[in-house]
Amino acid sequence: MNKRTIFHRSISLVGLSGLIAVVVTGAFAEDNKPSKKLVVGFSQVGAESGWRTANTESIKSEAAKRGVDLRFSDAQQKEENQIKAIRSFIAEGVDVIAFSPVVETGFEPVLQEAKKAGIPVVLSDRAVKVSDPSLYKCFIGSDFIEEGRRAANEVAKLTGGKANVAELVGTVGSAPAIDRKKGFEEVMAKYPDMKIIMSQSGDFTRAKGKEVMEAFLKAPNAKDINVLFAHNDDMALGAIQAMEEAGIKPGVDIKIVSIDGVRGAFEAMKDGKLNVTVECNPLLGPQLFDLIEAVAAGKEVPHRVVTQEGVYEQSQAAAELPKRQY
Ligand code: GZL
Repeated sequence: MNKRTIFHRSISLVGLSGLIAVVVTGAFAEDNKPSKKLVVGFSQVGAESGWRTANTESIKSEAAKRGVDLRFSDAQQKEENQIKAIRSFIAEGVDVIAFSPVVETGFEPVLQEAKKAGIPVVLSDRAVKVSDPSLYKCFIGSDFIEEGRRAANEVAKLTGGKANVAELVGTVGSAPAIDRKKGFEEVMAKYPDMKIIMSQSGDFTRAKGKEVMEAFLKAPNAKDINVLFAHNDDMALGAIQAMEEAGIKPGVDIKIVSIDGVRGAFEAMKDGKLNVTVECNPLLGPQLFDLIEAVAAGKEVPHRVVTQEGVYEQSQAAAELPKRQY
């Protein structure tokens, strides 16, 4: 596999899981009887994308494998539903609360309540902005700024540094949308002939991505677009449909760079309709539950664990497709 894997300066997961493996075996009571079933409350963003479906599957299957009593709640991309779910986990007295925050802000009060109740919190996939970092034990997820940088570098390679970019932004206020844009614009600033000429949120969904791309193609300067940067593959796949309905060849007339690395993106690359997908690994279940079990055992864990990811170009799609797990 010639995937260009870029290793983050992350905690070595082997070392970490090695450490946690030692910790987990220490979770048994003195008389060596298994301790009570671990009860974990998990609030998930929703079911908005292929990435999210794979992420949920990874979490649920890992919990089942470990015999964890998982209380799972789908927030349907609404922050108030996540806050409600976290409050109910506190009332149930779960051992650990984990969640993927739909947006960065607004969670401080309920996290204070969890801390007061003595229930540790682990962030999965996305981060929150809080004044007190002790409100959560660990955040495991991607480096979204780096994903944005990689996407912009791929745009520069595809266009020789001459790009008028239409941007499909993720969910407004979410960490991936904010940070992918930040990283993308940081690299764009190095190329005087690369600029974003239109930008709008498609909320990480395929349907909204199609709708916004239709609007982009009706704009007075639509003819200038030569690149689409989509914050996730689902919006890119919706945009591809919109382009084809408008008689535009996706991946040819307009180059497309997106993020996630879901199966649909590899199929689109194989068909020449997508040019690059920057991987964002949803299969967090095993690492997440290593951390949750360590936290439940009262052990120290790193405050930040960055997942390992790569970048895939069209030429790699056919070989990679059979290996994709999501
Ligand atoms: C990224 C994740 C994002 C994906 C989208 O870690 O939070 O949310 O990129 C998903 O596909 O909707």
